[in-house]
Amino acid sequence: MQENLAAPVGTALDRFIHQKQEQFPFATGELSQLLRDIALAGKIVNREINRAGLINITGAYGAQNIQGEEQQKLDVIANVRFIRALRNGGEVCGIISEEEDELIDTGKPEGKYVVAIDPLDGSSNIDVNVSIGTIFSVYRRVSEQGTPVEARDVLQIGHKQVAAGYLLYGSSTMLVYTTGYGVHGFTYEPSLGEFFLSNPNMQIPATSNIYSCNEGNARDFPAEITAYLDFCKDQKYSARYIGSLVADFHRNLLKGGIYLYPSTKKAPNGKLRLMYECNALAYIVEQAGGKATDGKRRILDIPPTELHQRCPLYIGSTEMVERVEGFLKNA
Ligand code: P6P
Repeated sequence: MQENLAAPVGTALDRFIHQKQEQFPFATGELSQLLRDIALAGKIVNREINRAGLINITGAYGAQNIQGEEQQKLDVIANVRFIRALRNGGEVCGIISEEEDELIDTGKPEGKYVVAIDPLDGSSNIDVNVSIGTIFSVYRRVSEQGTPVEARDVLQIGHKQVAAGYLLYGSSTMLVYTTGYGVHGFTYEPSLGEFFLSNPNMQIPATSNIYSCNEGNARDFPAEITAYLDFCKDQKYSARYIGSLVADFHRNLLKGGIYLYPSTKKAPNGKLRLMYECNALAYIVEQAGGKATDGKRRILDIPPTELHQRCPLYIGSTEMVERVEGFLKNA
């Protein structure tokens, strides 16, 4: 009876990271500290998102990013918060961000890692109170430690990631990440200011009846994708599309499903960015037993040539992604 009165709060993120670090015999703690730095910035951004409507930080910032997209005030705030946390943490020598034209040298040449980040994805949803997220990838630098970061440190192929994750600022705020040993989800308890393990060893169902796609672009899709979407309708699948990649991805990770952002005539390489959207989610979904492709290649095998390059994305339950690959085989 006494036990029920004081239910345990569960494993805090810090303790979990420490426990897992003990499994890496040569771990010296830098990656663990980097994950803590990201979690800290996530808590700060979460606080600012939750009160945005009260302190006049919703709406457009009045500038465009290199993508030509209108920056929202919270895009800029989140970008500053994550860059500052990673710079101050000292583990990161370089950062690429959706909100920054060029590679950022953190001025920490001893940092062993580089980070690619979308500080706030789905920001068109901020003002309408729909879930938004942060997406990040972590790579070990390839240039010599102690020297300034170089482009080759960040332009690394996706399967070289040492960690990847996302924060989802939704009905609850979650941090989901992998370091190559499974996918683990943590839920934020704001009254304690802590993330607690809520979804250990996440695995995506092999198939489902959920598909996520902006069919408003369907007239421009490759014919094979239009045929696949007709197949989904014939199967009476459920269409679920939030307009926030992290939210759509997270639902599909839990329930199964596929997210599709095909190439279109207007965007022949698709809309989503390889380095700080597709690679991170592809690493996570593969660790959870799913699949991610650009229609021809495994996302994690696409060699990057520029910081903000785009690629089509088909990601989610293995059987569903493989069916799309089947439709595209004749493309
Ligand atoms: P569309 C948000 O801008 C984003 O990058 C993803 O979060 C989202 O899934 C997609 O773009 C929405 O794009 O063209 O459907 O509005």
